[in-house]
Amino acid sequence: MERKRFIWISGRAISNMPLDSSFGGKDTMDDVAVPPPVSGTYPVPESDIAARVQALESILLEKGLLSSDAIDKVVETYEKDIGPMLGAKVVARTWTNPAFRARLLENAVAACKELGIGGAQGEHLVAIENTDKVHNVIVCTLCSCYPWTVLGLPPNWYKYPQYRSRIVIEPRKMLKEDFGLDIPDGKEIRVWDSSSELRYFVIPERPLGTENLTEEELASIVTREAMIGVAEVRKP
Ligand SMILES: [Co+2]
Repeated sequence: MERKRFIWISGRAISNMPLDSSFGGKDTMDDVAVPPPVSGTYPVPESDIAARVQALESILLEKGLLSSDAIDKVVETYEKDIGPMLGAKVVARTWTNPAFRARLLENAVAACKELGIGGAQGEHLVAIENTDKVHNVIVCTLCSCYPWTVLGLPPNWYKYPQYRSRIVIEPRKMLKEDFGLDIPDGKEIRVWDSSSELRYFVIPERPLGTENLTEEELASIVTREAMIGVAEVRKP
């Protein structure tokens, strides 16, 4: 698979690029070896990854490059303080405050700062909005770049090769088959390739019938999956 092709065009909606014949002249991956769906297990067993992490951690500690306190602090922060509830807050604000929405689309870093959201890896955050004509979905085709500051740590499937390759090639089919999200044919789907320099998150559409909800109530219905673009927000 021609991975480089995606790296070069990172920063634009890659689904808008014309498909070339990178799959041996075939249009989709259906005709090549079909990868297992996202719900399948990662090719490497989790115990192997845990062992690798353990080995890395102990060598970094041994060499004095890292303290165990620092590791604990990062883990704790991502468990307790940083997660999709922050992105949900941002989304709810865009639904209730058009001026904020405009500022967010113009400069997500500055707008998130207004809500006290920012920090490491948040320097190059970009918000993209779903509309009645366009549905957006994010991926990192190279590895697992993700908007940590607003969504926390990524779900495991986001890092799977199956998701990273297939969502680019046949987003409509994959959204339907793997996530149960049926995007009408008339609606364009744009796939955004994140990188360490540019991390996208999706502003989902506000569901109908939520006019009477408060901003806080609205935030409570916004899911991580909706901000990745593999789900829609539903009325409670
Ligand atoms: Co990445």
